[in-house]
Amino acid sequence: MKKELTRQQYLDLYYYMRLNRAVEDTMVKLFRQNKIVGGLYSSLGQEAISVGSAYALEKKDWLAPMIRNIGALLVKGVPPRDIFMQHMAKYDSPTKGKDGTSHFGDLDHRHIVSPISMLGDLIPVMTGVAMAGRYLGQKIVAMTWIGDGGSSTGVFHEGLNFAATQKAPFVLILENNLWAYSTPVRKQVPLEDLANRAKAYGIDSYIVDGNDVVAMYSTAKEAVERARGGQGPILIEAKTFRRLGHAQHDPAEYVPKEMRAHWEARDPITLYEKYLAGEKLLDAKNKKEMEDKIEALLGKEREFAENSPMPPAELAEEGVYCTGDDCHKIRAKWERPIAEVTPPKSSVAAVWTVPGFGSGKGSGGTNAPIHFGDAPVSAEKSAGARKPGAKILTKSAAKKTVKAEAASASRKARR
Ligand SMILES: Cc1ncc(C[n+]2csc(CCOP(=O)(O)OP(=O)(O)O)c2C)c(N)n1
Ligand SMILES: [Mg+2]
Repeated sequence: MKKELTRQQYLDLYYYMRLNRAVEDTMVKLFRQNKIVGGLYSSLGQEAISVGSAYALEKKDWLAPMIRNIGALLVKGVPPRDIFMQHMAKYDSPTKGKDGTSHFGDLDHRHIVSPISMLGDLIPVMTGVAMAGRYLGQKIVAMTWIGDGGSSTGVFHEGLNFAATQKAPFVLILENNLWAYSTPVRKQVPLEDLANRAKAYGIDSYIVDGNDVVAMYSTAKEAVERARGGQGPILIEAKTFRRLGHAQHDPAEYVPKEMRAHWEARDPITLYEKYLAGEKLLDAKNKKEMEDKIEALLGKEREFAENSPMPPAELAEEGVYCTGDDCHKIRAKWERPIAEVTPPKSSVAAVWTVPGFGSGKGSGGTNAPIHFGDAPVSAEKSAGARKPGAKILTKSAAKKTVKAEAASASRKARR
């Protein structure tokens, strides 16, 4: 680890990693008390990735977390109570109890796009966000995360190819935690370094130790600034390990003991504490103060969440379909003159005259006459000799109908 941040930044990274872990520890307790609705995923041992990469973004930038990126939500300023209530499907949660886990966003204030369960789908979505920001002149960067397993989906490749072709200001963090459910990465990807996937799309990539928060931050910061500077998308492979099972239901007995032991000895928070102590950035007193602060905060947040009611039954009927402005307001925030992207006004009036036919502004929904100078065709004539309701048949359909009619006639004759 190289010393290159301010003291406050070093301590912020520590605070968010500790908060990330404490929020998830609290949710494990809630889960065991049967207060969590649905599954509970863990980012134990991967906190440095969510925190270090999200900390590299500016306030105006956009991100879309996946299930193991609660740390990124905390860095963006989401209060822990929202995360608790969302997991408990409470009425005061961001989705009012209609969705669970970390499936919520905040488009207006924190620039968070809600996770999408289909792995990889956030890549084209966030590429679109990055392109929209560029179009509006906002100079933003969009970021999302994907797992080693998710990097084998079709949409990962389509999305990254699209981002690369469009030179979108987009940073993708590939969390290689060595497992996708019970599948080890070597059984689903014929590559040692998943960063090499970037080569297929002609974009740059980095490989970083995902358990070193300073390395994670510095690498992400460099990538974010390069993307913002117009160099196109960048892929960062963060090497790490999924310390628990896929979710609470999975004891992950398929993980070799030695592998687990190796990574447990490389806990990102313990490693960082050693670094901070060595650099005299954190002593026992500061550490205790921070722990007390987190404990007090989470005590309050958890109490609020537990006291929030479950949603009323009638709410199930509301908000099923988007009703436009009453549902949500999305307005483009132009930060460049709109005239720059508006085509010049036409000098030709949108009215035309056809010699011998008159002038008009458009069909107004009526049929065009067949020949110039035709009188309007009456409804009867245009229906022709066909009986009302009769279908026009193609040759082959007509043949089939004749056959079917003949078969039905012979059936009737036999009866
Ligand atoms: C397209 C798609 N296929 C399958 C799933 C089911 N699924 C959810 S998480 C997961 C494993 C993901 O592994 P990885 O991408 O390595 O992420 P990790 O859980 O290790 O963070 C799978 C298969 C899904 N959500 N989307
Ligand atoms: Mg994985």
